[in-house]
Amino acid sequence: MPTLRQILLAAVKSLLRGKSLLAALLALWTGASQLSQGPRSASASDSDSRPKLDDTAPAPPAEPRPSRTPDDFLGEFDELFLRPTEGAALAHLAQMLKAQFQDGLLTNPACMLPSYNHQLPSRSEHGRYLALDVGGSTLRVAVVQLRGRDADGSASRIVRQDSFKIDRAVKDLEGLAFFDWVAQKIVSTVSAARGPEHQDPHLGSTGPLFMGLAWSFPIEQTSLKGGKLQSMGKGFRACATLLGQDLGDIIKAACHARGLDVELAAIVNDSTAALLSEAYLNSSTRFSLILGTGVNIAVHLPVATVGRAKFGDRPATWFDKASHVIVNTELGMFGKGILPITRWDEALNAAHAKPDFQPLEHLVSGCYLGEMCRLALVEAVATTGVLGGLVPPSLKVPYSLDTETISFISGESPESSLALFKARHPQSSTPSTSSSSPPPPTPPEINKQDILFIRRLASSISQRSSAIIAACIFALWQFKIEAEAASVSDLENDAGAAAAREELSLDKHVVAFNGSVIECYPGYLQNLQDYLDQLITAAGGSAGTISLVGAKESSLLGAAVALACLEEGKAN
Ligand SMILES: *[C@@H]1O[C@H](CO)[C@@H](O)[C@H](O)[C@H]1NC(C)=O
Ligand SMILES: *[C@@H]1O[C@H](CO)[C@@H](O)[C@H](O)[C@H]1NC(C)=O
Ligand SMILES: CC(=O)N[C@H]1CO[C@H](CO)[C@@H](O)[C@@H]1O
Repeated sequence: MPTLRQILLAAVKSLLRGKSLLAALLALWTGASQLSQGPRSASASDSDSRPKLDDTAPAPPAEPRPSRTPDDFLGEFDELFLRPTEGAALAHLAQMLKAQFQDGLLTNPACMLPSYNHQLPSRSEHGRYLALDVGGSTLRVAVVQLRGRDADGSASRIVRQDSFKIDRAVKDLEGLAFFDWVAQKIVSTVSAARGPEHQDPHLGSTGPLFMGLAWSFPIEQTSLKGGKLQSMGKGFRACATLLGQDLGDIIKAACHARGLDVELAAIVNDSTAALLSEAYLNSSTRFSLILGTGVNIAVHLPVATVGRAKFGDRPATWFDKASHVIVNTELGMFGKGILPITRWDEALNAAHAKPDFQPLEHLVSGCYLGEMCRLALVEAVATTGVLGGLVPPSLKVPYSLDTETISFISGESPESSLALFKARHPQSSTPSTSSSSPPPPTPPEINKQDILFIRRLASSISQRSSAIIAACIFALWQFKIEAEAASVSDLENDAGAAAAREELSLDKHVVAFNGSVIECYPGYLQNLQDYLDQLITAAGGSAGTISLVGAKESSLLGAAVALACLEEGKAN
C-alpha cells in the first residue's frame, strides 16, 4: 500500500493546474471568509484582513484584526460538525443510508459489487496455502498454515513471508516483465519454504500449487479465480500491453516459465480478504471495514438482495450453491444529498477533481481529514487571529496538512505536538540571503494555545467521521437482519430459508477492521464503538451487539482462507 504522503502528493499533483489552482484558492478563500464573517460584517470586503495568497513577495506580518474569538469559532465548528450526527439525527442518517444501500444493491453497477465468494469458512479447513498480496508499494508472498478452529494455539499462522518493495524501477516494468518479476519472487519463497528450515519438501510436488491472491487494483472479475486486467493506475506500467487479458493465465504462464507449476485459484479484494480472514478466527464475522487513506466495507448478504444484472455472466452452478454472497460496498460512493455538509466540506469538494464521485469518503477517510482541518484553520487564522493571524506558507497549499499530523496532535502532548507542527509548518520560509533587501519582519510565533485550537478542530473532525461510519455499519447491519428475516419466509427456496434462519440466530456480529485511521487515530475506535452502541440501544437493543475486531495480516490470510473454502467445497 502506498503511504499516506504518496497519496496526498498525487492528490495535490492532480489538483495543480497552474493558474486555475490559484483562482480556485482565491474563490475558496473569499467564499469562506465572507460566510464566516456574516453579511453584516463590513470588514468582509477589507482586503487587508485577508492573508496574501501571492507569496512571491515577502509577506508583511498581517495586522491581525480578529472579528471573533477562537472559542466562538470552535463553538460554531462543533455545532456544524457534531450536532447533525448526534442522537436522533444520526439514527435518521442511518435510515437514509440504508435506503441508498438498498437502491445500490438492486441497480447501481458501480457499487455494491457481489464477489464470487459465497461461502464463509467452516473453520475446519486446514492445510498449507500459498498467498500473494500485490499492493501499491509492496509485494508479499507467504505460505500460510490454517490449522482449524480446534487447534491448540492460534488457528492460523504465517509459516513464511517475504516482502518485496515495489519501487520505481519495478513499476516501470512493462507487461510480462512485471509478472516475471512477481514470478521470480514466488519461486524464491516457495523454494525457501520447501527447504530444510521449514521441512516442507512436498509443497506443490504433487500437481500444481494452488495460490490465493489479494489484488488491490481494478479488475473485471470473471470467476473466483480469474479476471480481466484493467489499468492498474498508481504509476504502474505493467498493464500497458496486457489490458483485458486474464490475470490468472498471466501469472500461471510467468511461473511456468520459471519452472513452477502454479494455479491461481482465488482472487480477493482487500475488504473481502479482511472479512474472510476474521471469519476463519471468529464465526460471528459478517462485515469488514477498511479505513485508512480510503474507506470500504464488505458485508455478507442474502443473494436475493442483489440485482441479478449485477452478477454478470455466472454459471447456474454458482447460483445453485450460493445462498449468500460477500458484497464489496465501495462505501465511499454513497451519501450524495444526505450527508451533513459544512462550508468547509463544500470548499473541499469545490476544489476536488471529482467532487461527486465519492461523497462519503470525503467526510471520513484519511485522505481528507487533514485537508478539512487545514481549510477550517486557514479560515480561523483570518477571523480569530490564531497562529498569530498569519497562515504558515506551507499551509496555503491544498492537502499540505497530513491526517497523520493532526492525528499526532490529537494524541501527543501539546509540547511535542508544537515541535512537530513548527517543524512541518514553520511560520517563515528560509530567510532571504539577498543583502540588498531589508530583513524580513519577524513572523509571529506559533504557541501552545494554537496547538490546542488545532486539537479541538481535529477532534471534532475525527469524531464526525466515526459517527458517520457507525451510521453506515448500523444501516448495513439492520438491512442484513431485515433481509434475512424476509428470506426465512421464502417458501420457494428451502436451502436459502434454512441459511437465513441460521443467520438470524446470530446475536453477536463482528466487524473485522484494518487501516491506519481506525487503528492509529487517537480515540477513533472507541468513538466508533460508542456510536454503534448508541444506535443499537436507540433502536431497541434487542437484536444483539456489533463488535469491532482488528484483522491482522488480513490480505494474506484472507487470500489463503478463500482458497481453503474452495478446496473444502470441492471435497464436499
Ligand atoms: C467473536 O468475537 C466476539 C466479540 O469480540 C466475542 O464475543 C466472541 O466470543 C468471539 N467468538 C469467537 C468464537 O472467538
Ligand atoms: C492490518 O493489516 C496490516 C497488514 O496486514 C497489519 O500489519 C496490521 O496489524 C493489521 N491491523 C490490525 C488491527 O490487526
Ligand atoms: C468483486 C469486487 O468487489 N471486485 C472489485 C475489487 O476492487 C476493484 C477496485 O480496486 C474493483 O475494480 C473490482 O470490481
